[in-house]
This record gives sequence, structure tokens and C-alpha cells, in this order.
Amino acid sequence: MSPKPNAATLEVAGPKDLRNVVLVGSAGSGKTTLFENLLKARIGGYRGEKDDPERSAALALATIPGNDCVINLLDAPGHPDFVGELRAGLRAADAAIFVVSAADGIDPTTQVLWNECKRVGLPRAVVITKLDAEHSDFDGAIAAVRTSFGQGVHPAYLLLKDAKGEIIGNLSLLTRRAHDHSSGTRQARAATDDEVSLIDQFRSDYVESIITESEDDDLMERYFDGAELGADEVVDDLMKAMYHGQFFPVIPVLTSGVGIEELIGVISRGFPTPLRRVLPYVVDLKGDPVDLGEISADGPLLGEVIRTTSDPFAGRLSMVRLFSGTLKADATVQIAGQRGLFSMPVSEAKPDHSETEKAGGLTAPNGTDLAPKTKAVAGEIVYIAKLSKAETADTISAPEKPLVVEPWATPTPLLPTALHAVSRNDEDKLATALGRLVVEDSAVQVLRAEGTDQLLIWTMGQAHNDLLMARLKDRYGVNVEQAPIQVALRETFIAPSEAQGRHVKQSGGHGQYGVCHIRVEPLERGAGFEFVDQVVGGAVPRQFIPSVEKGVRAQLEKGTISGYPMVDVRVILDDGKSHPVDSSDMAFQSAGSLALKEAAKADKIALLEPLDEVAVTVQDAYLGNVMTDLSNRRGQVAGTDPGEDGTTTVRALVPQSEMTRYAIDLRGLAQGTGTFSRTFHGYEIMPPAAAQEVIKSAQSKQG
Ligand SMILES: Nc1nc2c(ncn2[C@@H]2O[C@H](COP(=O)(O)OP(=O)(O)OP(=O)(O)O)[C@@H](O)[C@H]2O)c(=O)[nH]1
Ligand SMILES: [Mg+2]
Repeated sequence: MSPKPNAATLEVAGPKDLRNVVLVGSAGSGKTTLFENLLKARIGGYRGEKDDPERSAALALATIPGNDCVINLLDAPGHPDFVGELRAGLRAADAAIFVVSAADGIDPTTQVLWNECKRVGLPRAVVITKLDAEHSDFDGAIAAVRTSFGQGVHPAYLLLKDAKGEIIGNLSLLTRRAHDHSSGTRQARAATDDEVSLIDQFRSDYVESIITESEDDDLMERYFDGAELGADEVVDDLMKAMYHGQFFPVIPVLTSGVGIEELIGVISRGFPTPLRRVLPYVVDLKGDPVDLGEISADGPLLGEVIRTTSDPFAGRLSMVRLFSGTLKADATVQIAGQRGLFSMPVSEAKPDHSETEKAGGLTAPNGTDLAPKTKAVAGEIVYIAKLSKAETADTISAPEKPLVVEPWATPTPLLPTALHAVSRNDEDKLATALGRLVVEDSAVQVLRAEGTDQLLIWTMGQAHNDLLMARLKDRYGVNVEQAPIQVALRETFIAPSEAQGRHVKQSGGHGQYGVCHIRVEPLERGAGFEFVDQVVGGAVPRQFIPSVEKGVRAQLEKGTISGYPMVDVRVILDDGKSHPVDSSDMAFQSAGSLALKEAAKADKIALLEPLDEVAVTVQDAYLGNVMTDLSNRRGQVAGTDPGEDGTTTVRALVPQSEMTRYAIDLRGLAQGTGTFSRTFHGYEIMPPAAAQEVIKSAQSKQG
């Protein structure tokens, strides 16, 4: 028999004693309420503040004693902006509870998430909430859940109602017992005859599914021979049935406490232990696959950084899920973030790295507090202090046996906003504050835009953006303003042109004299700038030819009619005039610059705009919407590829200026089921009407 976990300190003896569970579901479905009620049931007071935007934006972790086990509960955000936290939560957990509100049903995003969990075979259960709300009914909710999640969904309990129809408890299909809360506390009793006959309408279906999905031949044989199976026998098979990822018990839970103890029971006896965890792909530092064999506390150390927080005083704190081995509090660990080993894109902001560092203390949640620990074993979720080099999704292993886990796909922030500090004082604090935000939140990127020099913050959506702005102000005291995104346009020539540039000032004293003639020819996209010297007979003296080029280049930088730099042109200097005394470097620079301006007649010039290669993946039902919208954004569709689970990916070239709010707009277009990526493609000519707008506004600015 395995040693029992100590409920007082929640000390875990081995992986068998643990259950790691994440609560997922749409925003407002009742995850945090359920989390708090589970805490309240087992450890008394809880500290959570509901409807706090910070609370709905981040993964929360707490530990409660289960029935002969310790339960690590993770509460994930439901809002799609915080999907990064949700993904981290799925990585840390061994099973997921889908929290579905009977009043609101299942939205397409939750459906997508279910399909994802199905693909990786993550064991799941369903909790139905808001059964007390008007117009909500349990049978309807079950039917909806079945339609969305499939036939493997089976209610484990029926509702117990009083004469007025109020829900006062539940009836267990398995044990045929009633849990009655009408007295204010939970009273368990044998079901009455009437209740039993109700239970028996559903019981055989439920039991049969468990036995079938657990693939327990012995029990199956006895069952079909007509033997009456004890609840305990069947419960033992529940974990197997859930583990196979085909059987999903449904537990109705009310804020009055109905269903809470039963849920803890199902988690304790039905949810898989960390020993059952299907490990992500693991390699060594050379990228060769490593087989860790059976998971155990004696195996090689393997953990993954789930979240990172940083405190100005305490430093960095890494939440780490241990998959294998044992971690000692003062151990020196190997930290590796090596996306390159898995052919994943490596960003400049987060380069691949691998180094050792001494852990600065080990803690684990005890209820909602943190308690120090001397060691932690496979399956535990712990906090390691002061790993200054560890980032979210990095692997923690032993320096003698360095390992790297294939990181989960962290979402790419796709909503850019431009920001600037309000005052000088804010400016001074801004860089440090942004640096902190980026460390804590792997779904935010900050960069200075090339071409426009705007400071851009890329987030997952409006709610994420608003939260970060609030953090800047409230936590770091930095006031910022947001501005519309500018797109880095370019000018170019679309037809050959020529002009003379004349800089002649000879009124007394030392004059200035420089005259040049240039021909300008368009070049292909991306060619940049070419300068060709075709001067014959010293019309422009040798020493002033570089001066003309310098003048032309300076004007290219400034552009000619729009204020945007000019690219993709060849300038041929073919003639000019000079003066033996008054010619100078300055005069010829000025002549060069004037010549380019002169050559830039309105009909010879066009604006270029940056285009992105965009790939949008949506459920087929929304494909039409998305295609129409892309063409409204002046997108050129390059093709469509059918994908998994009734999705299609559309590839298109779309002007960047049309993409700035796409992260928000796509949600509406595809009911939250769409995802997209964008990479810079190149510059193309902007339609004349749009270009005219830009030129007009540039000229009005010049006054
Ligand atoms: N009537 C009723 N209201 C509930 C129930 N569960 C939650 N609520 C309310 O629903 C609202 C949202 O609940 P939360 O627990 O914050 O929802 P959540 O799923 O954590 O939401 P996000 O964190 O934003 O994804 C709160 O106002 C709760 O009080 C329930 O069973 N019945
Ligand atoms: Mg919540």
C-alpha cells in the first residue's frame, strides 16, 4: 500500500498520490467559482476575488486534499486573449474538466478546445454549472454536451429536487446513494425506492459504458452474465475508462455546494495519476530522441516551466511541472529553451539557450499559500525561485543528463498597437516596465517598428492590451498613450523620367554652382538603389560625382511627395555643368537632391505598401465569411487547403494596413474558431486612390 499523503501539509510521497486537473471552458462559465468552491470545501477560507480582471487573465494554482490524494487545481482563463495561459495549464495537468454553463451552452471556441484535447488524448470530465439560473435545465444541458462532445459523455449523477422543484442534491448512478443538502449540510443516505427506480433507468447504461471503455474483460464477462457489480468494482475501472480518452463523466455542481464532494470523489478515484501521463517528445541537447521509460520519482529529472512571474524584490519565480525524477530544493539544474531542435521558429527576442543555474528555493502550493519544500517528485507542480535564465516553456533537467522537451505551441500575439510615454518621467520608466511585462507574459511582444520608428506592443487582443496598459499604470506607474499604427510605405518610380537639378547662387562673394542632369529608371521590387555615372568630358568634375550621389541618396531617404523613402530606382548621372571657382561639394549635393525632386512628376511616381502573407484557418462554416472579408481588405487569395476537423486554411497576400485589427475582426467573422498567422512578404504598388489620400495628408502636414 502506498503511503497516504499528509493532508495537513499536503506533502506528497509519490506520483501516485497526485491528481493534476485544469478547469477549462468559455469565459464566465463558472470555472473560478468552481475553483473557489472546491477550495472552500476542503481548506476553508479562500482568497480569490471574483470579477477581478487580473484573476480572469492568468492561470491560478492551488492545492487541496482529495480522498487519499492531493489535488493540484489549475483555473484557466476562458477569454480567447489569454489562450496562452490556458495552453500552459493543459500542459501542466493530466486531465481537464470542461466547465459548461447550463444557461449559456457551448460556444464554438470550447468545441475547438475539446477537439484539440481529443487529438492529444487528454482525459476529460464535464461539470455543468448554473443549473440554478432561470431557463436552464439539466437534461437540455446534457443533450447539448452530447451533441458537441460526442456519445462518450455520460452523466454520473442525477439531480435531486424538493417538492417545489429546487435542486437540493444529487443521486449517484453508481452507488445508488442520495446526497441531500436540504438541511444546509450534505447528508448521504441510501436512495429511496422511488429514487432507485429513477436511478435504474440510467444506471446500466452508465456502468456498461465504464466497463466497455475501461476494456476490463473480466468485469465485462461477469456483467454480461448478469452478475450484480459492486460500486467499488466499477469505480476501479473509472480511471481506466477515463484514461482511454473515450469516456467522460458529467457532474452537475451548484454554488450551494451540491456536487462538490462528488466531484472531488471522481477526481480522486477516476482521474489519472501523473504516472499515466503521456510525455511530450523529449530529446537530448543534440536533438536525439530520449526514451525515459516508465515515469517514476527515481527516473531522470524532467520538468517544464509553465509560467514565469517576476517580483521587483523577490526576483523571478518559475512555476514548474515535474514530469519525471526528483528535484531537490538547492539543486543546480539545466535550463534549456531550444526551439531550433524541433524546427520551431526562434525569435530574436527569445533566442535558443541552454545553461545551468542553482535553484534559489523550492515551494509548492499548500491550499492557496506557498509552503517551502526540500524536494519534489514527478507529477508535482512547484515553484522554483531565482532561476534568472528560465523562461516559460523551458525545460528543467539535471546537468548530468540534460534533456529538452518539445515546447507547446505558445500563441503569437497578432494585435499591434503603437504607444508612447506621456511625459519624460514616464519615458524613463517605460523600457524597464515593458521588459517586466514581457518576461511574465509569453504572449506579448514589444518592438520598435522599422520604417516608422513607432514603439509597438503586440498582444492577443483588446482585453489583453487593456490589461497590459492597466498593469503599466497600476504596477509600474507609467502613463502611456496609444496611437494608430502607421504602416511603412515607400515611394518608387513607375516610368522613366529625367530632370535637371540646378543649384546656382552667384550674387557677390564666393558663389555656389552645381548643375546636374539625371535620368531615372524604375527597378524591380526589392532592388533598392543603383547610381550610375555616365558623365563624359568632365561635364561634372570627378570629385563632385560622389557629391551628386550623396544628394540623391539624402533625397531618397526623405522621399519626394509623400514623406516616405524612395526605393527600387536607378539614377543615371549623364550631364552637368560646373564653375571653376564657385562649384563645391555642397552645391552638387544640393543639385543632386533637386534633380530627383524635379524628376518625380506625379504621373511617374507610385507608392508601395507592405504586404503580408496571411494564412487563416477556420471551420468550414465560416470560410465564405472569411474569403469575402479578405477580398474587402484588398487581399489576393493564393489558395485554400483543407485541414483537420472540418477546417480550411486560406492563404492570401494582404496589405499590412488592412491587417492591423485582424486579430479582433477574425473573432467576429469565425465565432472565435479562427486562427491566423502573418509574415512579411514584400512591397507592392498601392492603388492610386489610396495613394492619393496619403500624399494629400503628407502635403497638408508640410503646410
Ligand atoms: N447563478 C449562477 N451563477 C454562477 C454560477 N457559477 C458562476 N456563476 C457566476 O457567473 C459569473 C462568472 O463566473 P466565474 O466563475 O468568474 O467564471 P469563469 O469561468 O471563471 O470566467 P473567466 O475566468 O472569465 O473565464 C460570476 O458572476 C459567478 O458568480 C452558478 O452555478 N450559478
Ligand atoms: Mg475565471
